[in-house]
Amino acid sequence: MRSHRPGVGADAPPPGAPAGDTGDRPRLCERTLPEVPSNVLRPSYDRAGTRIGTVHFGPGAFHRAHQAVYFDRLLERDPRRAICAVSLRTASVRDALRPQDGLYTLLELDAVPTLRVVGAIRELLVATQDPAAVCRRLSAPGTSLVTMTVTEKGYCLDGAGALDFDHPDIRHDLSRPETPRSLIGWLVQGLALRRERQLAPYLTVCCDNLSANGPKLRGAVLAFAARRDHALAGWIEARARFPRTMVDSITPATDAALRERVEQWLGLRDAWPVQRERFVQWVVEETDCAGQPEWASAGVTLSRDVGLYEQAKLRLLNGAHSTLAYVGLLAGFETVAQAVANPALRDFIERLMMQDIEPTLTAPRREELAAYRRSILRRFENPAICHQLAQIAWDGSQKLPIRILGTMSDALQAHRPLRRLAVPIAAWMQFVRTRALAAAPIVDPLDTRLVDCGRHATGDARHDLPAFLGLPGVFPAHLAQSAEFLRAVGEAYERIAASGVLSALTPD
Ligand code: CS2
Repeated sequence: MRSHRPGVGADAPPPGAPAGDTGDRPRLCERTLPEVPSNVLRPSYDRAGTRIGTVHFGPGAFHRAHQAVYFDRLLERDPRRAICAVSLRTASVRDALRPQDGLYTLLELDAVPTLRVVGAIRELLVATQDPAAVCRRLSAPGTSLVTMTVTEKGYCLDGAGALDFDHPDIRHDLSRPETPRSLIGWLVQGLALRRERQLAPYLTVCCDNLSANGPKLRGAVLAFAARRDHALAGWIEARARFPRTMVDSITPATDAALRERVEQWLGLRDAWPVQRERFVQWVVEETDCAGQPEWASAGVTLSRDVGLYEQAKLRLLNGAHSTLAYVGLLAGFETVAQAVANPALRDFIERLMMQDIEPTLTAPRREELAAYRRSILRRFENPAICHQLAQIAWDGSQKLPIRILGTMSDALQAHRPLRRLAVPIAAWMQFVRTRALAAAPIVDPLDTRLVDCGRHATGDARHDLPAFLGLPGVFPAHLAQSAEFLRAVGEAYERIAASGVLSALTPD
């Protein structure tokens, strides 16, 4: 059975977070902002004079380390760009940041790190606790943008990328559309209110690692709206825009070490700082929607063909990340930098990217892909970043179809070998098996099903694979029924079981 938990990870409290105001140092907030040392960057605009123009769903670490920083820059020129941050269920972000007037710190990890106080979030809400306030924001004349980072599972899509009407949250929202639980329910509710009030729809910007993220979101919103009211669906179809985007920045989860480091540097206590690598990228599809920010002035790339960026990023960076996560964890590594420092694993990842993934990508010039691959590998090797493989291993059932299985479908169709691409899939299955046998938690919306697969697994592919392949929405039928796919995954799976994961990386 699916356990439909809200975005685990996105809103989970940081390990070692303070229970309340217990520390000696004063808390970061508007009043203490002047005490921040001069070597810390801070908002250069007048926060009190800003107005909310964006509602963001899912203000987890990624949003706060990525989009909110772009908005901090926008606010230097345009006071209408402040953010109202809405958590769908959990109150942890609101509870940490409200006493800080929405302020928090971002540590940029590099040989010479930088620390900045980000001021773009001016309001924090929890949708389940304050649905009326969320409705007010969504239907306010000043709101022109709704953005979101709710992770892959937050969209309630089925294996084919369409809205899953059997999802309990979607069922709930269709029966009670005015107090939704799901992101899709909220987006439609907000659009319905705007239509009623004769306001233009907001631009709806998905900032998650989904392939074709804009079109999928649009499809889900229209499908839901059509069940509510055909006229509403027609209005959304004609007037609302859902651009594709590509978002990128490696954002290790907040831990006690970060909190300590930030507190020492800042001289103030921040209940929930965030960290990321210095590299940051955001590509947004050009659309004809009024009220958009001046994206380019904040460093956002506007493009007519975001699909190229998106597929290259999802398949090369995220595909390699997930491979490192499952292979690396099985091999006993803890972080990305450790895993990629292993010569056999590094060589495998490079070949996987170069020989198996790149041929499936469209790029104006091959050299661009090669340069992109090299830059990704350098980012993975960055010793200043301690990125836990376990963080990447979360939600494998949602990530692997986007990151690896699409590449495998293309390779199969082009009659290219699947041997290397099968390794991350087999390693994920073995990872699930190892966790289940050790009774260790598996963070995934299909957790119960996965524990079941793992517990009954024997290491024999013919016995074990059918259970994994039967998981809902993970393996498309054309792959699950392909003899070549089954052979490649089965061989890698048995090799890992028989002689360890590193032996599966090299041919006999
Ligand atoms: C990672 C991503 O956790 C994961 O699954 O692969 O969060 C990755 O760090 C980002 O997409 C980089 O932009």
